[in-house]
Amino acid sequence: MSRNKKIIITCAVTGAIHTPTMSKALPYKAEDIAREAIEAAEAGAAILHLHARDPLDGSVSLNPDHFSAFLPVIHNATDAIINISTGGSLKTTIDDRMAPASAASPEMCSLNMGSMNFSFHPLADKYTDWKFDWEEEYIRSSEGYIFRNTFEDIAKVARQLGGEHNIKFEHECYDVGHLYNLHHCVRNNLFKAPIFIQFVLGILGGIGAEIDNLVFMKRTADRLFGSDYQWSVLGAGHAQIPLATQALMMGGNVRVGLEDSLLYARGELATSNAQQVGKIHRIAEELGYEIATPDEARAMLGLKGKSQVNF
Ligand code: KMH
Ligand code: ZN
Repeated sequence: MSRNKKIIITCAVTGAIHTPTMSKALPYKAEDIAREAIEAAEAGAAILHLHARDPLDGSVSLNPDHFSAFLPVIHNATDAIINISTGGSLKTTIDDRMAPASAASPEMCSLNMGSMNFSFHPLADKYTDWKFDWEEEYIRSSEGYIFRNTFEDIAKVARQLGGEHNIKFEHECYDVGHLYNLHHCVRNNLFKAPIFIQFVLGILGGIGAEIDNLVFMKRTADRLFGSDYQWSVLGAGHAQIPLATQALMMGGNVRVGLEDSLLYARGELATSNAQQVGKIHRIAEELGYEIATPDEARAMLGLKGKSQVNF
């Protein structure tokens, strides 16, 4: 790859997998989500991928008011691109999942490109003293969870959030079949180029976090989308930094953050999102890559602009 291409770092700040018991660093109050996001941007993240939590007990929330409690704070403190999740939680419908992005009209939102088992139930056996009552049942019940993202759901999100709000998608692809789903949608003109693909490796239910799998995903995307796409990699758990490093060397962008891994290194919890961003930032620079500013990322992804949001 050309060393002139700049690297977009996404930081996914809190997510819907981990719970407060698992790490003191995982933010769930609005002021903590805002601070973590702002510090991640200062450490080099051009995109902030955001979920909200109930500030009282840290459970996953799709209440637009919980998003409004931190979105303007982040917007005013940084130039970073705000990306609102449409991934939802274990018992939410596609309409619930679109509500926060519909209200806020951010520059980007996530869009998950296929239905699948999506489970993190093995985490439950690692903890005995839970901070909040909901956590253990939430984690264990993911064993029976089907993450629904049908073609009908995808088209609805594309029309409502892409069409009406001109929001660019982070297309989360958890397996090779999801690339073919995306290709089908692109051929049906649901999305504008350049598309932005997030290869997601290491989620139980999706493709494993192996270098061979990343190479296969990338080669498949090249075949389907030619050169008119941007891509990034998210490795779950301890695969986060190794796979991000591999992505850098293959010409891709990277995603880190406590949503996908609570670790700074094997066996060592991260103390903040910014710590993970700082680590991949340093690795990228050591390898000779430059980091994209938010405005450079906006140009690379063809975004509507920071002033076009509703918060
Ligand atoms: N934590 C990722 C593996 C979404 O927000 O739409 C899944 C995710 C889904 O980021
Ligand atoms: Zn997410």
